[in-house]
Amino acid sequence: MGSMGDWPEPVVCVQSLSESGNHVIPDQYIKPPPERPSTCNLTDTNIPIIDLAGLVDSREETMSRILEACREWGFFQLVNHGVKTELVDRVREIWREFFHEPMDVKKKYANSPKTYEGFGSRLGVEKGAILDWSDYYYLNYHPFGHTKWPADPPYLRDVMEEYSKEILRLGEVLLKVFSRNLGLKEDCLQNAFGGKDAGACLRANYYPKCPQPDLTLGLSSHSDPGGMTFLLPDMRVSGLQIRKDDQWITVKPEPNGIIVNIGDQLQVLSNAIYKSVEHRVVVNPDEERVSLAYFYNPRNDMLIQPVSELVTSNRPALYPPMTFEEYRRFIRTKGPKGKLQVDSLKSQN
Ligand SMILES: O=C(O)CCC(=O)C(=O)O
Repeated sequence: MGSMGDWPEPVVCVQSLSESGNHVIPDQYIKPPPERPSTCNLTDTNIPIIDLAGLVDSREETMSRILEACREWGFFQLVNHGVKTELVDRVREIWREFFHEPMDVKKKYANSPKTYEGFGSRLGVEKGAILDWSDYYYLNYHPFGHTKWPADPPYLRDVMEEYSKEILRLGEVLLKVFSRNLGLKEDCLQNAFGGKDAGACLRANYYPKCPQPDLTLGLSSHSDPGGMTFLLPDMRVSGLQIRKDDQWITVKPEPNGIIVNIGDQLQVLSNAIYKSVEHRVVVNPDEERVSLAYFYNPRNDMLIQPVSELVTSNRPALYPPMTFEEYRRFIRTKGPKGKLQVDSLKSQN
């Protein structure tokens, strides 16, 4: 295994592999048969759609729809979220532009597993691991800021600053709703995240065209280690799949929607009432795909454990306390392996 300071082997940019014109993908991207994209999707099902404006117009119904989505699905699409359509479109376009910059421009921002910040092509430091068919750009945004804004496109930073403020706003709104839905005080989960110091970081994902999409994945099956994720999917090409009842469902993105999913830390805090659900990304032979995942997380040093009001003699604490930083280090060593790292930490009580 490589150390957290270094990649264990030279990093190969997946875009270069895609553009090489080779019809066969390297062995290191070929998933074992059980992990390959299967054909058993429930094609007519989609994740719940939540109209956030309903919190004003029809509060009780909207709260209960959100509760059901968090318990049964761990995923929903938010519409009428108040983020301007032009801003959302701009965010998508700007990352597409970035990934189309020349390779030597992107390589200036090459990342290391120490912080993951910058341009990268692998997650996890296990030597010889089977890799995913994607490149990405990772940035920490809040509370400590970051050092690696790409200089090009020149307006990327301004656009992302504006979008990030909206994500922090939405994170606060949803944590209040999630707290109330658990019968907790409105500020309970926000306080557990570290109040105003809750963390926010982002990963822009680039999935190049793939000549053998049936053999690999753009992103392996994983649950998100943090608090909750706001995902802007690509509107031109689908790819995100979530696991439900042992089948994979391809998410059909809603126009102007933002996909929200519960991360492992909310599963722990809610003592498993909310579900952090496994998801993955399939790739495409004809289309590239770009997405932006914004992670709203507890502050690194917050000790995360089931909220005491949710622990009873009938339902003991299912997880031991662990800081978010410890948990994330564990995940970063392992890479995005499937469901559910957090389950393997379950207490034996
Ligand atoms: O690209 C997507 O649709 C999903 C991305 C994702 O799951 C992630 O970045 O953690």
